[in-house]
Amino acid sequence: MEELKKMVAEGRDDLVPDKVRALLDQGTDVEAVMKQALIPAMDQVGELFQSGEIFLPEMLVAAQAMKAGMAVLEPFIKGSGVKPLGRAVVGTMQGDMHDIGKNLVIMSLEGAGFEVVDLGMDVAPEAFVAAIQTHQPRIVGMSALLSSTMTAMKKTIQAIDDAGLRGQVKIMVGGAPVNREFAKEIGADFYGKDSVAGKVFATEAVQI
Ligand code: B12
Repeated sequence: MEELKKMVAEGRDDLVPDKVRALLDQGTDVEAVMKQALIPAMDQVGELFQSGEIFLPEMLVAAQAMKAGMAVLEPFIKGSGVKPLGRAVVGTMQGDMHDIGKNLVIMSLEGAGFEVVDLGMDVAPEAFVAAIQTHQPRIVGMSALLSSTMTAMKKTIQAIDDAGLRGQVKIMVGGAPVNREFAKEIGADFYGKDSVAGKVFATEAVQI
């Protein structure tokens, strides 16, 4: 696990997939791989970036290595043969280019049986509104990794409200700088600390 963490932090996307497969073959749990190696590696990279020990290119290659590991885990997280549970629209906020957390949320929702419309990253409030009008989801998921793009969550919820769509969707928000108080303040229905919390909320919300 430590070796995998190091490989991700060092951006070795050539080595990470085989290491992940080897751990799974040894019987290591998918969630453990995620929580004990891949995510801590990104936290470590974030800290090194913050302290000026590494720069943007290193952070980017680490993200690529993380994604290479996630691609191996994806079929296990998504599972198979689950009956359709509902529809969700998920995106990263305008101005924000972080999509690893969002992609995990999508995998978890799909694993629970949701049909998910992935709006990608840097999603404008109007694009969320248009997607709700087109796809009529019950769940909307918003992700922000920058303090500066958290405010776009508020704007987006306001735009959904202005379009008269607020009543038909349950909105969940997440991302490292987001917390429960902020979610409440901007009128979201739920703050999810991780993708599993988001999945649990969404699954309960569609059954009401
Ligand atoms: C990888 C990374 C990048 C990559 C992103 C690649 C990609 N495709 O995503 C690149 C190199 C592009 C990048 C760029 C930048 N980054 Co950056 N990045 C990171 C890093 C190291 C990891 C993020 C990550 O993927 N974590 C792993 C995932 C799994 O965790 P997560 O996203 O938090 O998601 C989990 C939960 O939060 C939750 N979740 C997330 N979203 C949602 C949504 C819902 C609905 C729910 C329920 C749950 C949920 O579920 C996930 C787990 O299950 C973080 C450090 C960190 N520890 O977060 C910095 C970090 C976020 N970046 C930072 C910065 C400053 C930047 C730049 C501004 C740097 C620059 N000078 O240009 C740019 C901004 C670009 C932009 N406009 O967005 C800062 C942000 C500081 C702040 N608070 O504003 C951080 C914290 C680093 C630091 N400590 O300084 N970055």
